[in-house]
Amino acid sequence: MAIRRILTVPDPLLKTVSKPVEGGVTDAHRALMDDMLETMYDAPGVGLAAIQIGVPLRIIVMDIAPKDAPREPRYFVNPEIVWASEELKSWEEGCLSVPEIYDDVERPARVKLRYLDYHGAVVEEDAEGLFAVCIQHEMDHLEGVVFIDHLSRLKRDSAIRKVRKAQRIEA
Ligand code: GNR
Ligand code: NI
Repeated sequence: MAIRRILTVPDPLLKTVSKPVEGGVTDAHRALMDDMLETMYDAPGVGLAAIQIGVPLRIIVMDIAPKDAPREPRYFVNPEIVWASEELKSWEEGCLSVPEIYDDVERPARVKLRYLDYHGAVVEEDAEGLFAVCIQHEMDHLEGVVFIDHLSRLKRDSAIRKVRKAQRIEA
Protein backbone atom coordinates (compact mmCIF):
# COMPACT_ATOMS: atom_id res chain seq x y z
CA MET A 1 0.00 0.00 0.00
CA ALA A 2 1.12 3.55 -0.59
CA ILE A 3 0.07 7.08 0.25
CA ARG A 4 -0.48 9.08 -2.95
CA ARG A 5 -0.47 12.83 -3.50
CA ILE A 6 -3.93 14.43 -3.42
CA LEU A 7 -4.61 16.90 -6.23
CA THR A 8 -5.93 20.32 -5.25
CA VAL A 9 -7.87 23.02 -7.09
CA PRO A 10 -7.40 24.41 -9.67
CA ASP A 11 -5.72 21.23 -11.03
CA PRO A 12 -7.51 20.63 -14.36
CA LEU A 13 -7.50 16.84 -13.76
CA LEU A 14 -10.17 17.40 -11.09
CA LYS A 15 -12.52 18.41 -13.93
CA THR A 16 -12.18 14.99 -15.62
CA VAL A 17 -15.30 12.86 -16.04
CA SER A 18 -14.09 9.49 -14.72
CA LYS A 19 -14.61 6.28 -16.72
CA PRO A 20 -16.53 3.23 -15.51
CA VAL A 21 -14.60 0.15 -14.40
CA GLU A 22 -15.21 -2.39 -17.17
CA GLY A 23 -14.93 -6.15 -16.90
CA GLY A 24 -15.33 -6.45 -13.15
CA VAL A 25 -13.26 -5.54 -10.12
CA THR A 26 -9.71 -6.93 -10.39
CA ASP A 27 -6.74 -7.19 -8.05
CA ALA A 28 -5.35 -4.03 -9.70
CA HIS A 29 -8.55 -2.15 -8.77
CA ARG A 30 -8.33 -3.53 -5.22
CA ALA A 31 -4.69 -2.37 -4.97
CA LEU A 32 -5.82 1.09 -6.09
CA MET A 33 -8.63 1.08 -3.49
CA ASP A 34 -6.12 0.04 -0.80
CA ASP A 35 -3.88 3.00 -1.73
CA MET A 36 -6.88 5.34 -1.81
CA LEU A 37 -7.97 4.22 1.67
CA GLU A 38 -4.46 4.64 3.10
CA THR A 39 -4.22 8.10 1.50
CA MET A 40 -7.64 9.05 2.89
CA TYR A 41 -6.83 7.90 6.44
CA ASP A 42 -3.49 9.71 6.31
CA ALA A 43 -5.03 13.02 5.15
CA PRO A 44 -7.32 12.51 7.17
CA GLY A 45 -10.68 12.52 5.39
CA VAL A 46 -13.93 10.56 5.36
CA GLY A 47 -14.03 9.89 1.60
CA LEU A 48 -11.85 9.93 -1.50
CA ALA A 49 -12.54 9.61 -5.23
CA ALA A 50 -9.88 8.06 -7.49
CA ILE A 51 -9.53 11.25 -9.56
CA GLN A 52 -8.30 13.04 -6.41
CA ILE A 53 -5.11 10.95 -6.77
CA GLY A 54 -5.14 11.43 -10.55
CA VAL A 55 -6.82 8.16 -11.58
CA PRO A 56 -9.90 8.82 -13.78
CA LEU A 57 -11.93 5.73 -12.76
CA ARG A 58 -15.36 5.62 -11.09
CA ILE A 59 -14.03 4.37 -7.74
CA ILE A 60 -14.67 5.84 -4.27
CA VAL A 61 -13.52 4.85 -0.80
CA MET A 62 -15.11 6.08 2.42
CA ASP A 63 -15.06 5.63 6.18
CA ILE A 64 -17.59 7.62 8.16
CA ALA A 65 -17.18 5.73 11.44
CA PRO A 66 -16.83 8.05 14.45
CA LYS A 67 -13.29 8.94 15.55
CA ASP A 68 -11.86 6.33 17.94
CA ALA A 69 -14.43 3.75 16.76
CA PRO A 70 -13.18 0.72 14.81
CA ARG A 71 -12.50 1.46 11.15
CA GLU A 72 -15.35 0.79 8.72
CA PRO A 73 -13.85 1.09 5.23
CA ARG A 74 -16.36 1.16 2.36
CA TYR A 75 -15.64 0.79 -1.33
CA PHE A 76 -17.84 1.92 -4.23
CA VAL A 77 -17.14 0.97 -7.85
CA ASN A 78 -19.35 2.42 -10.63
CA PRO A 79 -21.81 3.90 -8.10
CA GLU A 80 -25.20 5.11 -9.32
CA ILE A 81 -27.90 7.05 -7.52
CA VAL A 82 -31.10 5.19 -8.43
CA TRP A 83 -33.37 7.42 -6.31
CA ALA A 84 -33.01 10.74 -4.50
CA SER A 85 -35.44 12.31 -2.01
CA GLU A 86 -37.19 15.54 -2.92
CA GLU A 87 -36.33 16.75 0.55
CA LEU A 88 -33.03 18.60 0.58
CA LYS A 89 -30.60 19.07 3.44
CA SER A 90 -27.82 21.59 3.88
CA TRP A 91 -24.49 20.36 5.32
CA GLU A 92 -21.18 22.10 5.88
CA GLU A 93 -18.78 20.35 3.51
CA GLY A 94 -15.04 20.30 3.13
CA CYS A 95 -12.81 18.62 0.54
CA LEU A 96 -9.26 17.29 0.61
CA SER A 97 -8.84 18.91 -2.83
CA VAL A 98 -9.85 22.31 -1.38
CA PRO A 99 -7.99 22.21 1.95
CA GLU A 100 -9.24 24.33 4.87
CA ILE A 101 -12.29 25.68 3.04
CA TYR A 102 -15.72 24.80 4.46
CA ASP A 103 -19.14 25.89 3.30
CA ASP A 104 -22.77 24.79 3.18
CA VAL A 105 -24.05 22.74 0.26
CA GLU A 106 -27.67 21.66 -0.23
CA ARG A 107 -28.30 18.15 -1.57
CA PRO A 108 -31.03 15.48 -1.44
CA ALA A 109 -31.35 14.31 2.18
CA ARG A 110 -31.60 10.61 1.25
CA VAL A 111 -30.48 8.59 -1.76
CA LYS A 112 -30.66 4.97 -2.88
CA LEU A 113 -27.40 3.64 -4.34
CA ARG A 114 -26.32 0.82 -6.57
CA TYR A 115 -22.62 -0.04 -6.87
CA LEU A 116 -20.06 -2.84 -6.95
CA ASP A 117 -18.22 -3.56 -3.71
CA TYR A 118 -14.54 -4.47 -3.11
CA HIS A 119 -15.21 -7.99 -4.42
CA GLY A 120 -17.27 -6.89 -7.43
CA ALA A 121 -20.64 -7.88 -5.97
CA VAL A 122 -23.65 -5.68 -6.78
CA VAL A 123 -24.95 -3.84 -3.71
CA GLU A 124 -28.06 -1.69 -3.24
CA GLU A 125 -28.11 0.52 -0.20
CA ASP A 126 -29.99 3.50 1.27
CA ALA A 127 -27.99 6.47 2.49
CA GLU A 128 -28.87 9.35 4.80
CA GLY A 129 -27.05 11.79 7.04
CA LEU A 130 -23.28 12.06 6.56
CA PHE A 131 -23.30 8.94 4.38
CA ALA A 132 -25.72 10.58 1.92
CA VAL A 133 -23.74 13.83 1.93
CA CYS A 134 -20.41 12.08 1.44
CA ILE A 135 -21.46 9.72 -1.35
CA GLN A 136 -23.01 12.62 -3.29
CA HIS A 137 -19.86 14.72 -2.73
CA GLU A 138 -17.70 11.81 -3.98
CA MET A 139 -19.96 11.09 -6.95
CA ASP A 140 -19.66 14.76 -7.94
CA HIS A 141 -15.88 14.16 -8.18
CA LEU A 142 -16.58 11.35 -10.69
CA GLU A 143 -18.29 14.00 -12.87
CA GLY A 144 -15.44 16.48 -12.48
CA VAL A 145 -17.38 18.55 -9.95
CA VAL A 146 -15.90 19.84 -6.68
CA PHE A 147 -18.14 21.11 -3.84
CA ILE A 148 -17.08 24.73 -4.39
CA ASP A 149 -18.73 24.46 -7.84
CA HIS A 150 -22.04 24.55 -5.89
CA LEU A 151 -21.12 27.92 -4.33
CA SER A 152 -21.35 31.42 -5.81
CA ARG A 153 -18.59 32.41 -8.25
CA LEU A 154 -17.31 34.89 -5.68
CA LYS A 155 -16.94 32.18 -3.00
CA ARG A 156 -15.46 29.71 -5.49
CA ASP A 157 -12.85 32.14 -6.78
CA SER A 158 -11.99 33.16 -3.22
CA ALA A 159 -11.56 29.50 -2.20
CA ILE A 160 -9.25 28.79 -5.15
CA ARG A 161 -7.19 31.90 -4.36
CA LYS A 162 -6.82 30.81 -0.73
CA VAL A 163 -5.70 27.30 -1.70
CA ARG A 164 -3.17 28.66 -4.23
CA LYS A 165 -1.81 31.12 -1.70
CA ALA A 166 -1.47 28.48 1.05
CA GLN A 167 0.45 26.29 -1.40
CA ARG A 168 2.74 29.14 -2.47
CA ILE A 169 3.65 29.56 1.19
CA GLU A 170 4.19 25.80 1.69
CA ALA A 171 6.45 25.56 -1.36
O1 GNR B 1 -13.06 14.45 4.43
C1 GNR B 1 -14.06 14.94 3.91
N1 GNR B 1 -15.04 15.45 4.71
C2 GNR B 1 -16.29 15.84 4.21
C3 GNR B 1 -17.10 16.58 5.06
C4 GNR B 1 -18.35 16.98 4.64
C5 GNR B 1 -18.79 16.65 3.39
C6 GNR B 1 -17.99 15.94 2.53
C7 GNR B 1 -16.74 15.52 2.94
S1 GNR B 1 -15.74 14.58 1.88
C8 GNR B 1 -14.14 15.03 2.45
C9 GNR B 1 -13.09 14.22 1.74
C10 GNR B 1 -13.10 14.54 0.27
O2 GNR B 1 -12.67 15.54 -0.22
N2 GNR B 1 -13.67 13.66 -0.52
O3 GNR B 1 -13.76 13.90 -1.85
NI1 NI C 1 -13.83 16.01 -2.07
